[in-house]
Amino acid sequence: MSDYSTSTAYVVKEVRDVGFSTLSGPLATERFNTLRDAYDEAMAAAHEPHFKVGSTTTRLSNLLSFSPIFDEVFLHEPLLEACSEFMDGDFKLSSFLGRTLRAGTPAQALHADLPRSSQDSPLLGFILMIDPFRNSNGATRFVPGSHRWPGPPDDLMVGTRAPHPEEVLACGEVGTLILFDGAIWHGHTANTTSQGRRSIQGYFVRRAVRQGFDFRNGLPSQVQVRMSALARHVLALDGD
Ligand SMILES: O=C(O)CCC(=O)C(=O)O
Repeated sequence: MSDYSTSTAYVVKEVRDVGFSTLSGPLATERFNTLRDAYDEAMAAAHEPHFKVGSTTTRLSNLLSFSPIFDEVFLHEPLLEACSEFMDGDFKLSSFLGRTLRAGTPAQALHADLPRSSQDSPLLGFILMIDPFRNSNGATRFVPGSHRWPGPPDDLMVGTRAPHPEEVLACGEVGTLILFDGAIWHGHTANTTSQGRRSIQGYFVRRAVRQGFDFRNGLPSQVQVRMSALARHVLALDGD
């Protein structure tokens, strides 16, 4: 019998009520090492236009072009189940990227990825921890319940890089998957360590909403041929 606290229903309820939740990600330990190696190889081999060095993070938006092992992340059954329940079955992947929070970087301003009232709402985000998320290496902070507040942080707060009195840190071990409502106030905290904090992140949107990354035109044909019918559907490779 499955435990309710780890069930899809529980996770989805937490995302709805609190704004975020966690579940166990894909791949047992040994396979996870392969995933981490593939991540490092991809980041080392990547170049523009899909590779960007931002002020605090380094991002690779066409990660799926680099290794089939990454397919196991967006096709992780509990993730798709939770997403389907959250989005009433009407969803596709909008983006899927490798993202390293570099060593010695400050906290990111609290932000929402879209206003609650947006026509593109709902947005379901996920973050897979390739490294453990700790309060020293920039664990993501969330302000519980803020996905129901009327506006994004800029409207209501000044100095949003400062800690918010109600924020909580989503700390976790390697392989933990964070799920969150894109309207929740969130952001990475400071990475005060000497190591980057690696993650794979993505978003799901409704099928009628434009994808952040156009997988149909952006993924090379040799990558698209390996995709199962399910993967083609989730990536919208045959249209919406
Ligand atoms: O990397 C993180 O911890 C948070 C990333 C984030 O805030 C975002 O992608 O909007």
